[in-house]
Amino acid sequence: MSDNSYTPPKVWTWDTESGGRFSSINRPIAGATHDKELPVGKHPYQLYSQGTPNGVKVTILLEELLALGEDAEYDAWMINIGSGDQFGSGFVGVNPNSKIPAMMDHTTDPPTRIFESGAILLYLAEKFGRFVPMQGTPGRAECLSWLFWLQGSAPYLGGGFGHFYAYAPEKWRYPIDRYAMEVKRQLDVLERNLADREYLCGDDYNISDIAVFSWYGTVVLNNAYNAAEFLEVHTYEQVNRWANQIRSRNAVWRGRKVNRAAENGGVPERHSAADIDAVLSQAKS
Ligand SMILES: N[C@@H](CCC(=O)N[C@@H](CS)C(=O)NCC(=O)O)C(=O)O
Repeated sequence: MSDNSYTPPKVWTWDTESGGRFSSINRPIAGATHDKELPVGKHPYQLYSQGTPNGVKVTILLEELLALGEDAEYDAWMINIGSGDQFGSGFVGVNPNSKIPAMMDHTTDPPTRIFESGAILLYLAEKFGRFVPMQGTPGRAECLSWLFWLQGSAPYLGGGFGHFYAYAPEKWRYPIDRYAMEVKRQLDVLERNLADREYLCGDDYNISDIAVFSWYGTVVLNNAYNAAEFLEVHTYEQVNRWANQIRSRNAVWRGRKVNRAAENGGVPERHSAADIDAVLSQAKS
């Protein structure tokens, strides 16, 4: 056993000084910490989010729907999770779990709340009849299988590997080994599936590709945790091929800009296509 091993006490207590990167916002209790109403814009869909892998799933889908000419206009408001905006009373009313993304659909009366990124993807895809195969078909079962696979697997990548490799106050071998092993196994699951399929479910791009790309695509393209070399992501050739193909879609480029800080080339709030167009023209100039 190493010198810094830990013997848990009989009863866990909350050490607010744990010193971790998220110690100022993490708490062992749910609910709001302060009163704050959420803003409401003029569009049917009001998104409260940040441009993290879970957040961009939704903005990519909304941009894909708009690219097809659907009436999926949205206002995207920044919820700064580093500053604790997810614990404001208005946000907790939309998502009692205090995590981005969360959305209100104002096309219904009363408006409908939706939380959990996978649920938002499915809700929008069903509502527009786009990017999800028809109910009762084998394609639908495959799409939901990969969507739920992602929702269950990504916490090992983000909360497990990413946390201990990139964010924990010290590098500990045990959790890094454990989660690196699992993430490499997950990448191999994707690699084998993509060996004879263009997209995760076959010939058609759907919400499962959007969800899985937002996490595993981001890692193989080295846009998260700076772990490309450590995980030897270049060895997953099919995952790289698929991730590059999805990255090159215009709607994906647009969706990845939303709810990101302007200094990182993003659009903190999106209220019309022009907000993203402005960043695009700056990038080209
Ligand atoms: N299962 C949730 C996870 C959402 C989630 O973990 N969001 C993170 C950002 S990627 C968050 O809001 N973290 C803030 C916090 O934990 O306080 C989903 O898919 O929507």
